[in-house]
Amino acid sequence: MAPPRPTNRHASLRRIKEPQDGRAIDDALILWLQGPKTETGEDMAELHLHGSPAVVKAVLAALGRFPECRLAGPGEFARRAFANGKLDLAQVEGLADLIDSETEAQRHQALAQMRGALSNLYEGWRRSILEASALMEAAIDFSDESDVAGDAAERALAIVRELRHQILAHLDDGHRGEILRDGFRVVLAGPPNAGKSSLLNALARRDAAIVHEEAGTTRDVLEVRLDLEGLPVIVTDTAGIREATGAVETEGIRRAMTHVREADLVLWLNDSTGDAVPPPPELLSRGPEFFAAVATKIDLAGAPPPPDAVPISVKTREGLARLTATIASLAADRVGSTETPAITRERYRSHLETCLEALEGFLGGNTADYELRAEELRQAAQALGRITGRIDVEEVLGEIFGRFCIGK
Ligand SMILES: Nc1nc2c(ncn2[C@@H]2O[C@H](COP(=O)(O)OP(=O)(O)OP(=O)(O)O)[C@@H](O)[C@H]2O)c(=O)[nH]1
Ligand SMILES: [Mg+2]
Repeated sequence: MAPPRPTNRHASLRRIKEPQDGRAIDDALILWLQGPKTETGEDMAELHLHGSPAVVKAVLAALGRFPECRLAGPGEFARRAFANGKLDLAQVEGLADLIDSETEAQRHQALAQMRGALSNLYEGWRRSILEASALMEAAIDFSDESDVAGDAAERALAIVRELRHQILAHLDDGHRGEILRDGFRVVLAGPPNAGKSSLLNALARRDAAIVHEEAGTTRDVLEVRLDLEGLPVIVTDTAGIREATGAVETEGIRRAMTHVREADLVLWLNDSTGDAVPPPPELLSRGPEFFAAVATKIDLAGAPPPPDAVPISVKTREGLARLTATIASLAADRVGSTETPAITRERYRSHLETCLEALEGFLGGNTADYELRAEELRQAAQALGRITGRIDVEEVLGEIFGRFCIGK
C-alpha cells in the first residue's frame, strides 16, 4: 500500500494507496519497527494518518482486503506483549490503569506500575523465597549431616523472617493504592433538607441533583467525580436520614446508610439555623478520620455555627474553598506518598495474603521437617508468581539449581 518498506525506525512520508487499483487514500508518515524491540516484541508498522473517519475507514477497508490482516481484539497488543515477555501481568494492569487514569496522582501511580514498580518489588521477594527454598533443598540433601543441614535451615529462617516483616508492612497500607486507583469516596449525609444536594451541585459546579425546600427530596444515590489537587474524589449525595414516611424513602435511607458505612469520608451536614441532629453512632465508631461535621446555610443563621463543624453557605459560596481544601487534605493523608509502590488491586492483596500464610506456616513449622517446610516456601513463591504471571515451575527449579551447585 505504500512501497517500498521504510528503513527500520525511520519515519517516511508516503502515499498510501488502495492495493487493488492504486488509488491514493492519504499522504502519511509511516514507520516500520522491527521486533523484538517493540511494544509487543513483534514486527510492527505504524501509519500516522490524517485522522478523519473517512481516511481511517478507507485504510482499514484496504487492509481488510489482505487475507492475513484483521482488526486486533480488545487488549490483544497487551496480551502479545505479555506472551512475548515484554510486560508481566502487574505491568499490563498498570497499563490499563494508565489508559483509564483521570487525575495526576492516578497517572503517576499507574505509570510507575507499568514501568514495573510493583513487579520489581514482588519479583525481589520471590527471589528471596527461592533463595530460602534452595537453602531448604540443601538442608534436605544434607539431612544426615545435621550441622550443615541445621545451618542451611537457620539461614532460610532468617530470610523468611525478614520477608514476612516486609510483606506485613506492605499489606498494612490503609488501602491507599486502591483508594487512589478507584477514587476517594466522600458521602454527603445528614437529616433531610440539610442542604446535601445543594452542596453536591456546588462542588460539581452544575445542577446534578434536584434541590427543593421539601424534606425528603433525594431518594436515589447520586455521584459526581472531582479532581481535587490531582486526587480523584467521588462525592455521593444521599437521601436525608430520618424516620421514613414511605417505602421509597425507606429504601433511599437504606441505600444512604450502605454508602455511609463504605465511605472513605462522611460529611455530616446540619442546617445551622436549627437544632443539629447527631450522626448515627455507627458512623462515629469508625473513627474520627472517617467523619467531618458541616454546618450549612450560614447566610441565614443567627447563632454562630458549632465550633467543631465546617461552616458553609452554598448561596454565598462562603466556606466552600475551606471545605474542599479539608477534603483534599484528608484524601491526601489517606493516599499518602505515591513514591513507594502501593497495592492497587484486591487481586494482589489476596495473593500476598496467601503468600504470607505460607511463610507463617514455614516459620511455625517443625524445625526438623525440612520437606514439609520446603513445600510451604514453594506455595509462597507461587502466590507471588501469580501476581506477575510467573508461575513456571521449571523456571523456579532452574533458578534454584543454577545458582547453588548442590551437586558439587
Ligand atoms: N439560604 C440558603 N439556602 C440553602 C443553602 N443550601 C441549601 N439551601 C436550601 O435548603 C433547601 C434544601 O436543600 P437541599 O439541597 O435539597 O437539601 P437536601 O439535604 O438535599 O434535602 P433532602 O434531599 O430532602 O434530604 C433548598 O430549598 C435549598 O435551596 C444555603 O447555603 N443557603
Ligand atoms: Mg437532597
